[in-house]
Amino acid sequence: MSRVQHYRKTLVTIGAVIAAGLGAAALALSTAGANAEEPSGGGDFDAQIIGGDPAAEGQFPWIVALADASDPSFNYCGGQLVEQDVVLTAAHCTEGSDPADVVIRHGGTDITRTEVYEVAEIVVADGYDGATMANDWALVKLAEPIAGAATVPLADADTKDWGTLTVAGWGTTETGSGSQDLLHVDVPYVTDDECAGAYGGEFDAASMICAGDLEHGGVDSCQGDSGGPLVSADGVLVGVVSWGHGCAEAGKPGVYANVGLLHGDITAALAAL
Ligand code: 4AZ
Repeated sequence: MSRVQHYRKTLVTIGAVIAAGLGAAALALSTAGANAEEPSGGGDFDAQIIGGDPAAEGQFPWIVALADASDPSFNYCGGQLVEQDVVLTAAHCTEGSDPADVVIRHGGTDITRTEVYEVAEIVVADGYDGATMANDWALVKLAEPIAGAATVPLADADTKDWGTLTVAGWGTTETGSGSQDLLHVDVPYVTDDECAGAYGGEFDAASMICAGDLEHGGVDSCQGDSGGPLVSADGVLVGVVSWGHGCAEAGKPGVYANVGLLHGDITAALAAL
């Protein structure tokens, strides 16, 4: 899926985005969509960490949000601590941002009660391609470590048959606005063959993994959840929220950066930070 196609849905949802207060980054993406010449093909927008429930305190202790440094109440993406001073997020969440533009919010499920942390450095994946969304991951180094914070372990192989996965975030819900409280929802693993069937060549099996209820839809990540976690039942980070055709549509699963496949690249970038 081209970046323009990816953001077409964003154009459809600009009103919802404004309502959600997802902030400058989301609006900038909407502008990109507005310039697209291709017709809108996104289908109905049906928002939710769709189908989700509120997370318990401590359920995702390493989850963070990316927010606008000039207005930290605008959280526009998710992420996760992989070290006490390093956040793994989506590359498309950091594109065009200087470290001074971004702050990290961490420390609870109610976004308004989280702490704000300054960013020292942003490293985007070498192979990131904003046109295809291949290798959609980036590392955000904090100015100071968060003492005592939990970190999430990274999947170190592409196990494939993950069973039921869980995705979490403060992004758009079924009511069309972002959520003050962290939400989570279970999403079945979707095989590479099924995902290629859903998205054709837009699915890059070398860097992506898919999850969702193919038959029924209704459960998914959505706008504002990007960069956040897809975890296995045993608490390993399997994916990073990346893109999809709409949210929670039957036949159109959520697409994630495939952490197991990208593990070598991510750990090499961590070692070089
Ligand atoms: C987004 O725009 C986005 N349904 C995130 C996740 C999905 C679609 C779009 C997956 O940030």
